[in-house]
Amino acid sequence: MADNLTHSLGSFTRSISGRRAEDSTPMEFWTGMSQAIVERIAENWEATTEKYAAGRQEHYFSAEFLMGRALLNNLDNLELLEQAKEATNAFGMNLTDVLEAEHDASLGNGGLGRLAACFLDSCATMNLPVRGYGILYRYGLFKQAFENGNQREHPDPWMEEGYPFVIRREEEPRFINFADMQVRAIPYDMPITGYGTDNVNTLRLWKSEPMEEFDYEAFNSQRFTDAIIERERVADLCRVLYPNDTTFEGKVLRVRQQYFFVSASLQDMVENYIKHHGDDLRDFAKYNCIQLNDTHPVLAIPELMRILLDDHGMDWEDAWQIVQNTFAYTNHTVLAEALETWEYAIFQRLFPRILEIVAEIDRRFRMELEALGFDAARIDYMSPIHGGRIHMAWIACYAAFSINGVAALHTEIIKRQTLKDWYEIWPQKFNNKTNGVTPRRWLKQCNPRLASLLTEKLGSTDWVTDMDQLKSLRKLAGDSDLMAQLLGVKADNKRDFAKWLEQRSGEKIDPSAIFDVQIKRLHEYKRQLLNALYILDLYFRIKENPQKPWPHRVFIFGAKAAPGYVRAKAIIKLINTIGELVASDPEVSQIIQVVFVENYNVSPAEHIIPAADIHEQISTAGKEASGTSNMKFMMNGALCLGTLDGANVEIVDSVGEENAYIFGAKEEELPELRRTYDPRNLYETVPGLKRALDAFVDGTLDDGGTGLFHDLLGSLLDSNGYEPADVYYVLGDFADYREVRDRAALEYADQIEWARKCWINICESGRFSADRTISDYAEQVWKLESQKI
Ligand code: TH1
Repeated sequence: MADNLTHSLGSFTRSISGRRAEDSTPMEFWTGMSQAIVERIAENWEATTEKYAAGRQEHYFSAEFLMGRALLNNLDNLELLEQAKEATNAFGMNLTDVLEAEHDASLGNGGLGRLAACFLDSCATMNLPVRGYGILYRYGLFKQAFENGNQREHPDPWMEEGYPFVIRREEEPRFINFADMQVRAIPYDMPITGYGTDNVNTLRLWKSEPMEEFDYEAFNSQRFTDAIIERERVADLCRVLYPNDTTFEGKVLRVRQQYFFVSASLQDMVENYIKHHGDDLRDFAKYNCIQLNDTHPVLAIPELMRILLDDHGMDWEDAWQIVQNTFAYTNHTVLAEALETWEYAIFQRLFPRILEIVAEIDRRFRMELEALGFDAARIDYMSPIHGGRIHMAWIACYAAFSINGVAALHTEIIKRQTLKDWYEIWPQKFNNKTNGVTPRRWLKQCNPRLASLLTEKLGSTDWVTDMDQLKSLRKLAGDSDLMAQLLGVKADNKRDFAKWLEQRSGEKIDPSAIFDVQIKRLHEYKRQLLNALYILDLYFRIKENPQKPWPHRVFIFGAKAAPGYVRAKAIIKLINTIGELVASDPEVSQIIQVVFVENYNVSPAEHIIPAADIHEQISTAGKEASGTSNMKFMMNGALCLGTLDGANVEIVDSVGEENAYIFGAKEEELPELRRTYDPRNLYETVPGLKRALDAFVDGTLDDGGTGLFHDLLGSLLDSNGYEPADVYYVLGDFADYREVRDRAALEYADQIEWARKCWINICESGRFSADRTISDYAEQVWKLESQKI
């Protein structure tokens, strides 16, 4: 068999590079091997697609799929890793270099997009007939570079050098009508292999193209630029992923993207239905279910109505019945700035027929509520159209048969506050589905040492698809030899990470120090600023008392800020400036280091997470719907330093408070605390705060004369008329954070005791496998059974 892969690898690579495989570049090698993989799975992929097509299917509609790299994942799923190593070595290459040549597919911003990717992995692994539908962005999330400590954005043309893992289906175009343009949607299919199964699922991503290849008439009549402009206008649709995470931006192009991909996907589904079940569409919902990943694909609701009414002559009641049995909606945030509401006028301009349908949905909704005796003000607030805007979440709540939050606390908050009016009418629609992450990518592949240890202790690799087995190992926490082994694994991972970092950026870090990590999008609610304030305060404390036996620590950050989010960018500059302050101090730099990993993404995460000792999950309670990196860290034996927010609550529930470091105001305490909140008083009285905050503006930290640090300080201390001071309660939680974080660093010294806590986190992480999440969706929402080929 090894010869087999060596053979196909050699020939595919030669066909790419036009020279001997041994003389090809790692990128050419990567392409050759990836093509060899696609060739290998082709038959199973086709068989899976055929098997699913006739039965009930679930369709995961998402504007984002943050897939990361594909090759290692596919090799591992197909159990080809050893062969691939041998085959690469046979050509004098090294598999690691080949794998590192791959670009990340960054078609997502953060947790929401990565969740979709983890879900696809679990669905394939569990042989579930689920297909992803999204957009083939030409440019993924921007690449981040630091210039003088500031974030600069660069385009990410991730497929420009060729990408074997998407197959263009030229022969299956769909046509999308906007009032002002028509476009052709071409599907690009990505095979989704599962672990230890022959099934291969599909992620279908749509690309927009002009209706005709080229307008020769315009070309000939000297309107050459008109022809070019028209082509570009169509290509613009899929040009780039909008780089905002949890923030809404009401741009016309964005809503065009949304309509484009949901319309194409629904046309696909309807055609498939007709092919297998005939053109009476009344059983559509028997065979199809659609999960809406947040409100981004909610236009699918009026679009399915349009297709049923206009294209298939159905009457409103029958069509609405189908719609109500087809859609399920996942809410991912309670932040007001994330709520999608579109200007009425935009809908009018882009798709007047969709607006008509939304208006009819609105009319009927108002009638229903009147019949229930609701007062006029409440009806107006809840209606899909009001205040000149279209409220996407309200449409979703009305139409969907299932509405779920992504962690227990989050679901309680949407029931009690965000969506309470809908919960009152339709409590049976509401349910919780706590997020999960795939243990294949986030344990087996990124942390082979820990994976081997678990396999050794359990006697087989079955845990990879049955993470609950890890629970049975919890009792081994008392085994000091095993704990020493676990510490050895972590120490090796930390050395690997230090090497990776040095190669990537030239920074050298001490692998024996505590690795304390916060990696996630930069947002005020996630409170990277609280983390930074602690480091700054620690800097002053060390300066004051350099002889004290301070624990050695490396503070690691990774975060992208939305390009237009000025304050988030200021926080990046602040952290980098604190990093310089620390690095340039001969005493302090011996004790602590600050590292900001540039261009944080899926593959850097795969290097960072297995090496972490402490992970920061420090959002203001009630603001982080779930978080998912918290689960990845837990699986890799790092301890949570966090607030009782999102899924942290359930993590602590599983491991026990004594195996995590919990601090800060609780969600239910915050309203009361806020009523008398006085950040100025905290600034004056909380030990360390004044000294750290003054450093923003007294010349200690230099923002290059931009005033950015002054503004940050202002956001903490003063109301600006629009918002109160310190909305995210940074200063309120500071004292508690400092105490608990100090304690964690001290307790690290007892290594065996520390390892026990890490072990318990690993053993309890099965609850946060995406396999568990997906079984729950499949059973309770999608009503789906596995279909093994
Ligand atoms: C995130 C949530 O912030 C996070 O807590 C959660 O773990 C993750 O979704 C997965 O459920 C969200 N990302 C986005 C991105 C956009 C809009 C809303 C959200 S919520 C663009």
